[in-house]
Amino acid sequence: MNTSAASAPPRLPAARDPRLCRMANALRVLAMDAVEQAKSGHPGMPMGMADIATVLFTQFLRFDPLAPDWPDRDRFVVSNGHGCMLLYGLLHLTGYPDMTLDELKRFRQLGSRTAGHPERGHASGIEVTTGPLGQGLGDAVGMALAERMLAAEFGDAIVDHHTYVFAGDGCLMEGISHEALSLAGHLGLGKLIVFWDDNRISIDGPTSLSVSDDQVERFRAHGWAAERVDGHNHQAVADAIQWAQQDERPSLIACRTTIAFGAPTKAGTAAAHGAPPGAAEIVGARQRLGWSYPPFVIPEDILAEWRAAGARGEGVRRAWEGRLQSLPAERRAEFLRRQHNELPSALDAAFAKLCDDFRQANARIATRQASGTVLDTLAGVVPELAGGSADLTPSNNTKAKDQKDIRPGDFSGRYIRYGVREHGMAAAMNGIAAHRGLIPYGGTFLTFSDYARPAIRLSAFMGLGVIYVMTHDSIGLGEDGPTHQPVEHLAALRAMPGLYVYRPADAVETAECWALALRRRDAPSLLALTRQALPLLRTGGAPRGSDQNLCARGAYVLAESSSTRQVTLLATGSEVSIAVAASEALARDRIGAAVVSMPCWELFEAQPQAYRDAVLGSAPRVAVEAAVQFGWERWLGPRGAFIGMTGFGASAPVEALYPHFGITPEKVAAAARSLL
Ligand SMILES: Cc1ncc(C[n+]2csc(CCOP(=O)(O)OP(=O)(O)O)c2C)c(N)n1
Repeated sequence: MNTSAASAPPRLPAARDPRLCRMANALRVLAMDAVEQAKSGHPGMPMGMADIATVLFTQFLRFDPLAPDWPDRDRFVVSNGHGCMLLYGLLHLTGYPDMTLDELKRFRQLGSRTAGHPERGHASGIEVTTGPLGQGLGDAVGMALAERMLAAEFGDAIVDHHTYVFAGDGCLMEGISHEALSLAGHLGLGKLIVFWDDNRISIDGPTSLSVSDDQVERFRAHGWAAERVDGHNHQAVADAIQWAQQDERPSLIACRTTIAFGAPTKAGTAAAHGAPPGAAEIVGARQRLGWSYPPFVIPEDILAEWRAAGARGEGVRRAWEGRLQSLPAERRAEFLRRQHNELPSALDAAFAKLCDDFRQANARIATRQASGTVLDTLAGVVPELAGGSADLTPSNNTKAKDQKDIRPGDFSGRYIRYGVREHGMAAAMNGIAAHRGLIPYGGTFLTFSDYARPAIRLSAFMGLGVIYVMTHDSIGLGEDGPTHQPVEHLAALRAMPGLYVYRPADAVETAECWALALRRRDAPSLLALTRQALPLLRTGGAPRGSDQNLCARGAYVLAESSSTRQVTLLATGSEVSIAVAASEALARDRIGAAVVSMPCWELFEAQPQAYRDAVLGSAPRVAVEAAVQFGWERWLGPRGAFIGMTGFGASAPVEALYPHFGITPEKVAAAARSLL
C-alpha cells in the first residue's frame, strides 16, 4: 500500500496476478461488447475498476448467487452507477441465475434486467438503485449503520457483514458525499469500505478542470482511515482490503486507476467515459488484453474460475443458517419477521387505543405533537422502528420517550442523531430500508424536503418503506417566516410517483396516517404535520380498529351537510378545521355544505370511480389549503374555487398570517356563495 503524500506519482502495476488479469479482462470485454451492442453506455469505469472488483469478489466479498438475499451477506454498492456493466458482468460471471448472458446482450433495452443504471428489483444482487451520483454512498452509510444496529440486537453470530462501495470522482464531488462521509466518520462505521476510482477523469475531461481536493486528507478529516493504492495491482488492493477490514474506522481505499484500462487510444481519456468504444478500439483492446474470443464469449476456464468465486459463499451462508437455527425460537422468529417486513400483531390494538385516547382527551394539539404521542406508543410495539431527525428533534417530535440515542460504539439505541444533514439522512434511510430489519423514519421541516428530495425520489423509485416526518408544513409555522414556510412543496411532493403524501387534519387522522405509513412497506410515505395546534375534528364514534381507518381511502366525507349538499368543501391538514367553520357559517345561511378531508391524494386516486364520485359529489367545490393551487385543478371540477397561497409567505404570528393571506372560514364561505 502506498501511504505517500497526495502529490506522489502512482505506483506502477507490480503484482498483477495473471489469473486475476484474465478474470478482470472478462469483465472488461463484456462491458465493451455490451456497450457497443447497445450503442450507448459507459465502458470506461468497468474497464478501469475491473481489477479491484476481481480481487474483491474472488477473495473477500461474502455472497451467494443462489441465495442472493441471505441477510448476512456483504453489501456491494456501485455508487458510480453509470459503470453498471461492471456489476452486471460480475453478477453473470459469478452465477446469479437471473443475470444471463442474454441479459447482458440486451443491455439498456426495454424490459431487460440490465437497465442503463442499476435498478433495485431488476435483478438480484442489485442492492440499490444508483446513477444519481453520490446516492449509493449515502445509502451505504445507512446499510452499514443498520448492520451495526442489528448486530447490537441479535449478536455478531447473526449479523456481521461489510458494506463495500465503488465510488467515482463524481460521487465525491457531489454535496451528499460530505454528509455521508461525515456521518459515517462520526459514528465510526468501521465495516464500511469505499473504493474510490481515482482515475482523474470525468465527463468534461481531467478532473483538474474542476476539483483539486485532497480526497485522502478529506476522508481522514471526517474520521476515516484512508490510504492510496494502485488499483491495477491485485496484491496491493488485497492488502488494502485486509487493512481496511482491520481498522475500526470506516475506510477509503483510494485506487489510482486508468479509465478504460486496455483501450488502445481512449484509455486514460474522457472519451472512454460514456460512449461505445467503436470497432477499431475494441479490436485494439482485445489485442492489448490478450483476449482472442468473439463478442460475449467467455472461455470455459475463465468462467469456471468466476463460478468458483461465486460458489465460495455457499458454505459461509450455510454456516450462518446453522447459527440462526441455534438461536432461541423466539429470537429467530423475531429476526425473520423483520426480514419478511411483517409487522407485530399488537399494532392494530395499539392504534385503536391511540385513536380512542385522542378522542377522550379531545385536546387542541398540533399534529406534530400527536405524531410524537403516536411514536411514544409505537416505539414499544414496533422494536424495528429506527427514528431520527436532521437536528430538529424537539420541533419534529420524532424521539419517542423510550428511544435511546445511537452513539459511536453503542448501536443498541433506536434514535439516530442525523445532524443537519437532510440529504444524508434521507439517503441513509434508503440504505437502512434496503438493508432490511429496521423501519427508518426521520424528520425535518417540510420546507427542507427540498434538501432531501433526490434521495426521497430514490425511496419512491426503489419502493422502500421509508417514513418522512415533515413538520412545520405551512404558513401556520408563523414567525420563522417565508424561508421556512413551504408553499410549493406539497405540490412538488405529490408530483412524485410512488410517494404517499399524508396531511392529517387532527390527532386521530395523524394516528391513522401513521398506521397507513407503517403498513406500507413497499413505498415511502411522507407525513406533513403542523406546528400550530388544531382542534380535534374526529370526535365521534366508538374506538376504531384498523379496518375503520377513514384515511385509508385517501379522502372521505368528514361532515355531510344536514340539508341537500349545495357545495363541497375540500381541505387537507390544518385547513380542514377552516372548512368546517365555513360549512357552519354556510349552514346558518341555509346553504348545505359538506366537508371532505383529503389526507392522502394518492390513496384517493386509487379508489374506485364510484367512491370518488360519491365523496366529491356533483355540487360545486371549494378547496382550501395553505399552499399553492398547483394540482388542485383535478379535484375542483369545472366549477370550483381555490383558497390558498399565491406566492411566498411572510414572517408574523400565525394568527396574523391566515387573515393576511385570506385563508379564513369567511373567505371559503364567500367563495362557496359565489359559486351558487
Ligand atoms: C447527480 C448527477 N449529476 C450528474 C450526472 C451525470 N454524470 C454521470 S457520470 C458523470 C461524471 C462522473 O465522473 P466520474 O465519477 O469520474 O466517472 P468516470 O468518468 O470515472 O467513469 C456525470 C457528470 C449524474 N449521473 N448524477
